[in-house]
Amino acid sequence: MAKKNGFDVGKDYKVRDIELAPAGRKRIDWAESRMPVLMSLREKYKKTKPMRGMRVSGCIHVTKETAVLVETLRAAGAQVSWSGCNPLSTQDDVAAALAATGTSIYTWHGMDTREFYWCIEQTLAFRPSLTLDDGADLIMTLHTKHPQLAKGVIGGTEETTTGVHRLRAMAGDGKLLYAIIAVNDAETKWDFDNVYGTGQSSLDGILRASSVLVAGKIFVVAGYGHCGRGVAMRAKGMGANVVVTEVKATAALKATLEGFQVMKMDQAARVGDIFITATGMKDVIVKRHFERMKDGALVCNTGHYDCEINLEDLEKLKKGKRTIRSNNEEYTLKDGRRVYILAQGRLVNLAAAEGHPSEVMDMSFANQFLSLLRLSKEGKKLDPRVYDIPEKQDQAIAKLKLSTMGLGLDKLTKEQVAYETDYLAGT
Ligand code: RBV
Repeated sequence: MAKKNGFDVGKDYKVRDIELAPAGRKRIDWAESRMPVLMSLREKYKKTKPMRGMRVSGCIHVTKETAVLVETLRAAGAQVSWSGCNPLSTQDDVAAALAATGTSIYTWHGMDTREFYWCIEQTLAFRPSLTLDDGADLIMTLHTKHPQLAKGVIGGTEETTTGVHRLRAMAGDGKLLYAIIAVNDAETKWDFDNVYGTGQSSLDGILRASSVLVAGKIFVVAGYGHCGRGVAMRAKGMGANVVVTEVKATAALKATLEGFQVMKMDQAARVGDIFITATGMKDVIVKRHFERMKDGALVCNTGHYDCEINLEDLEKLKKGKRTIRSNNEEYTLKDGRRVYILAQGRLVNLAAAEGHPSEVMDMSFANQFLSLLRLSKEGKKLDPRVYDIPEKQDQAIAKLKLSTMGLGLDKLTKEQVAYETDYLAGT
């Protein structure tokens, strides 16, 4: 192990500080104790090692929950090489703990864009047979810079909404070179991780970065998909008056009937105290919105990419800027109003807090594990398109989760099963 420019560099890793490993290990132990579904898969497959011979390159937030997934893949016999999928989400102690126990890993908190892609390149040099993405940056780098590597790849998975959108578009254009399983679109992923995970962790990030009182505030949520809905629900629970902005009529209608006020962002910009974007779209908050905001407005994002808030516009409007506290930048505008940007407009839940709680990542990562396992067996037979997770897998994971929570399920009788498809049964 060598120290280079303040980093710890080993044969297979580059992390901020390997000395953080014991602290990271405790966090991983904590996550393991809250991820019983994934741990039961580890227990099941560590004996037979069905992933022996597989080489998995992964690009996903390096958190304590991700560490549990990585170590489960290794326990099942896979070799892995890992990088983080966001410059601000890596938990350096967790990265150190993984490196210290022999995981090939390249990532650190606060990396810049050049370093971010350098880390991805290291994991591609490993010549993967499977890829795992959160936001499609790894697979995109492989397709655009190293298409020759695709021949050796059996398949890949994608964790998040934005990534799945991009990969579906790519498949539509006939540009996808191997099969992808859309982990995000599983019911046991997006109906839980995206809603309750994002809801809680985004509020957690806002509070850690600002410590503001949420009760009584006008809390503007841009986007009422799974993530926006989760955030709106939790903000309401803390006593905020929630406003929703949308571009899709049915989503706006759902928000209205849930009791939220729906308005255009142009209008919301004038009244909001706290703004959060959860759209997956760029330029949701731009110059004209900053120009209307109240003094003290707090603005953040929980979408995958940092393009939802146009910070270049804000930079042009500013008179001064200072860091007020960790993950909180105060911009003073020419007329003296102050706007606070949390986590540089990047995922506030992962940059300012710890990402989704382990309990919910348990199901997302059980889906990741089972999808990679499936690809390792059948990936070669699959066409290069985006596949959904089978309903059977969703139900199996949900059932396992329920049983670990000590909750029982009723079972249909034979007569009830027959009734389900009996179209002659009437009044
Ligand atoms: N996410 N991971 C965590 N604690 O490891 N928290 C959030 C964690 C994922 C989540 O599944 C979402 O789809 C993605 O981050 C957005 O980049």
